[in-house]
Amino acid sequence: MQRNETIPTRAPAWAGALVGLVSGGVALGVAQLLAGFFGPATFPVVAVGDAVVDLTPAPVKDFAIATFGENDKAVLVGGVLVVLAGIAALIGVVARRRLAYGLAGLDAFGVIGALAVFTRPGAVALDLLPTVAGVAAGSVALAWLLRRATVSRVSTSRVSTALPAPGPPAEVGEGEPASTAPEPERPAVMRAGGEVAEFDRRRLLTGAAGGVVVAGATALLGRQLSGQRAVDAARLGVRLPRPAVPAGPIPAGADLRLPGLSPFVTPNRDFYRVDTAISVPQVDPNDWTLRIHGLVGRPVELTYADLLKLPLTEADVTLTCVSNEVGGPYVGNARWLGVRMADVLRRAGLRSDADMLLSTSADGFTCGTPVDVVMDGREALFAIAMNGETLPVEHGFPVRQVVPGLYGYVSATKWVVDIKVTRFDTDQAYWTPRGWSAKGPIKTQSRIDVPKAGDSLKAGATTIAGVAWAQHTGVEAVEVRVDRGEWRRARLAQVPGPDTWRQWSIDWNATTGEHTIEVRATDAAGRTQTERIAPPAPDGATGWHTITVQVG
Ligand SMILES: Nc1nc2c(c(=O)[nH]1)N[C@H]1C(S)=C(S)[C@@H](COP(=O)(O)O)O[C@H]1N2
Ligand SMILES: [Mo]
Repeated sequence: MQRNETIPTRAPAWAGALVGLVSGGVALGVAQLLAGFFGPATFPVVAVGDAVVDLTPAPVKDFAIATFGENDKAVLVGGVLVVLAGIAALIGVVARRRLAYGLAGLDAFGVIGALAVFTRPGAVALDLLPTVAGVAAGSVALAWLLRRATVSRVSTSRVSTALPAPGPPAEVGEGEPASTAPEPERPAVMRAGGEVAEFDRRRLLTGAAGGVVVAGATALLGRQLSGQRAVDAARLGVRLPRPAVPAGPIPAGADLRLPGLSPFVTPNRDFYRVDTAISVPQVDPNDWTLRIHGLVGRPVELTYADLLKLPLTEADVTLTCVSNEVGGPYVGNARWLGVRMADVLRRAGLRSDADMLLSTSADGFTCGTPVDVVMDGREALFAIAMNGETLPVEHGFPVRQVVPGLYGYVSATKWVVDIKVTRFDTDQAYWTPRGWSAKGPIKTQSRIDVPKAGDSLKAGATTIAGVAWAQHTGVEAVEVRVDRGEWRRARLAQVPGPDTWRQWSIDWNATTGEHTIEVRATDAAGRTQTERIAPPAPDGATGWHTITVQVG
C-alpha cells in the first residue's frame, strides 16, 4: 500500500500540457476545415472574437483601434488563440489525473464557442457543426494521446506482492520486500489486473507529431476553402463597366456551325487551361493591386477599383499555348474586356532603354513580354472579363494579360500583380531557363477538326473543316490536300479582325479506302506554314496537321 505512493502515478506535467496543446490544435483545425464549408463566422475562434468586440465597452474599443490600427482584428484573434493555448495546456495537465476532467474542459470550451457562433446575426443550427466536430475531434485526440503516452506492461514482481498471486507463495519470495526487486526504468502507475502503465516519451512525441500534422493539414485546407468562398463571392459581386471601345458584333459568317468544328467563340468552361499553379490562386479583388516599376519615369500602383474606372476596350483574341502540338487542343478564342496595357504603361512613362515587361502573378510565375509589341497599337489588355463574364478564377481573376500574337507563356500572365519594366539582357522569365525561348511570337498554324484522325467515314460527299490562326497578321488562305494530291483552297469563314482564329471548310468526295488529309495556312503577309516538323520546345511546333481516315 505504502509503496504505491512512491511510484509516480502519471505522465509528467509537460507531457500533459503537450497533449492538451496538440488536442486543442486538432480541435481548431477540424473546426476550421468545416468552417471552410459553413462560412468564416462559424469558426468558433472568429465568433468568440466577434462576441468579445460586441461586449467590449466603446472606450476600450477605441483604445484598441487607436493602438493597433488596422491590425486590431488580428491582435484580437491572436489574443483569443493565446488564451486558448493556455487553457488547452491546462486541460491536458488535468486530463492526466482523469480523462473525464479533460473532456469536460473541452466540452466547456465547445459550449462557449457554440454560444458565440449561435448569437451571431443570422446563425442557424447547422453553423454549430464546426464547433461540435472540433470538440469531438479534440476529445478523440486527447484520449488517444494520453493512452499513447503510457504503455501497459504485465505485472512485475513488485505488483505481485500487492495482489494475491494465483501460484505458490514461493514465487513471491518469502518475506522478501518487493522494494529490492529491480526498479522499472521509467515511472510506473498501477492499473487493474496486475498491469503497470509506464510513461513512454517516444510514443507520446510521435503521437503528438501526428496530431500536429492533422491540425496543420485541416487548418490549411479550411483556410483554402474559405479563401475560395470569399473570392467566389467577391467575383460574383463585380459589376462590369461598359466598354468605352466596344468590339463590333461578331460577323454572322464567323461561325460555320458544323458538327465537330470548334465554335468560333470558345465557351469559358471549355477554354483550355495551362499554368504552373498546383492550386488555383485565390486573389481577392479588394486586396489586389498592380504595381508598375523599374525603367519608368514614375512607378504606378493601381487598385482594382482604379482599373475599372479607366476606359475599357473589348477585343476578340485567340490565345495559343507554345506547348501545343500540331493539331493539339491548347488554343481558344474569346472576347476579352480590359484596359489597354499601353494606356497604363504610358502613365508610368517607359524609359527608352526598356525592352521587356517582366510580369509576375500572385503565385510567383513570371513572364517576359516585348515592350514594342505591347505598345504598337494592338489590343494588348489587362483583361477583367472573358466572353461577357467576370474573368473566371482559373483564367486569372481578377486581372490577366492578353496580348494578340504572342504565345501565352510570354504574354498572358494570369493573376498579374506586378510589372517590372526591364531589359531582356538583364532579366529572365519563368520558362526561359527551362528550355523555352525568351521571345515567343505565335507561329501560323491550322488544324483539322472534322473528320477526326482515325475516323471511319461513309463514301460520298463529306466536309472537311477546321480552324487556322496567324494572330495579329491574319489568315489569308487555307489549303487542303488528300493523299498528297493537288492542294485545294478551302472556304474561309469571316473574322472580326486579324487577332482571332479563322474557321475553314472544304467539300470532299470520299472514296473507299484509307486516306491521308493535310492542311496548311497562309497568313495575310503571304507566308505559308512550313512543312518542316519541329517540336513545341523551344518556340512552338511546326509542320502540317495530317490525319488518316478510313472510308468504307
Ligand atoms: N500566373 C500564370 N499565368 C499564366 C501561366 C502560368 O503558368 N501562370 N501560363 C501561361 C501560359 S503558358 C498560357 S498558354 C496561358 C493560358 O491561359 P489560360 O489558362 O487562360 O488558357 O496562360 C499564361 N499565363
Ligand atoms: Mo502556354
